[in-house]
Amino acid sequence: MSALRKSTISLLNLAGNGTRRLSSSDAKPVLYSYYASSCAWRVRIALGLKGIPYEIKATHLFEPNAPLYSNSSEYQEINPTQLVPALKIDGQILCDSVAIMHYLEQTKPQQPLLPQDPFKRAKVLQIVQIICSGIQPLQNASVLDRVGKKNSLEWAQYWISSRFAGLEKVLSASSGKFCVGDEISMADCCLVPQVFNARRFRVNLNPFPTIVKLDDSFGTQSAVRASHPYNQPDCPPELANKQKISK
Ligand SMILES: N[C@@H](CCC(=O)N[C@@H](CS)C(=O)NCC(=O)O)C(=O)O
Repeated sequence: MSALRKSTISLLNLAGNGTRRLSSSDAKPVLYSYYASSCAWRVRIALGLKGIPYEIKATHLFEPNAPLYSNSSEYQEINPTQLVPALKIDGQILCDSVAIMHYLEQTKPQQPLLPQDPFKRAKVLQIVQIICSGIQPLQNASVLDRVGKKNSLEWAQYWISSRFAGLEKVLSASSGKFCVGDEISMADCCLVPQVFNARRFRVNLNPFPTIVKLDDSFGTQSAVRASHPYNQPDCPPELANKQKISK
């Protein structure tokens, strides 16, 4: 059989009896995830909202003896930055939660996560950037490790609360039921995990009523609850099935 014909058949992906054979692009996506990773949670929420079934490949951030450790050479093959998450989807591997959400948005358009209106779309991306570039990296595990045990809690609290002050103002102008108007967007997928981090670091949320209100209302969505860190297969049993860190 000619090479051209072979590749045409694999493109069409047809079995002899006309039924589609399972190919890498039919396989369930695999999410390399750590239960408490806010970046992985963004993607879990997006997958859930879009109704995409997926498998979790638990990737431990701290335990070298775990079946898969983020600092292992095995995981480096998956994500060269050795950060979580990564998503194996449609026969390829994608890294970085925001890039992954964009890919999902373009290839799985059900339950859009970006508004059509150009200004609202840019506003969603502004909020995504505030959280994903301006807050989470400053309280990331490896950064806190460099800051040192003695100062890391105060460091994380300082950066989260000082950046939440600006975010609160942005959201009080942009939000309706959700971060931007009344449509669910990527901004909501990023906000709820960041609020989880804030609670984990015992940040006082009283000065941020809009952030708390948006977290409360989006947090009731079934896609958010199902993907909550405490509902993850790699969540330690002492935390599992608690729905939220106490406020
Ligand atoms: N921009 C990346 C950041 C990924 C990231 O920082 N992931 C965290 C968990 S939320 C991580 O793997 N931290 C491990 C470390 O800091 O070494 C994304 O959005 O996916």
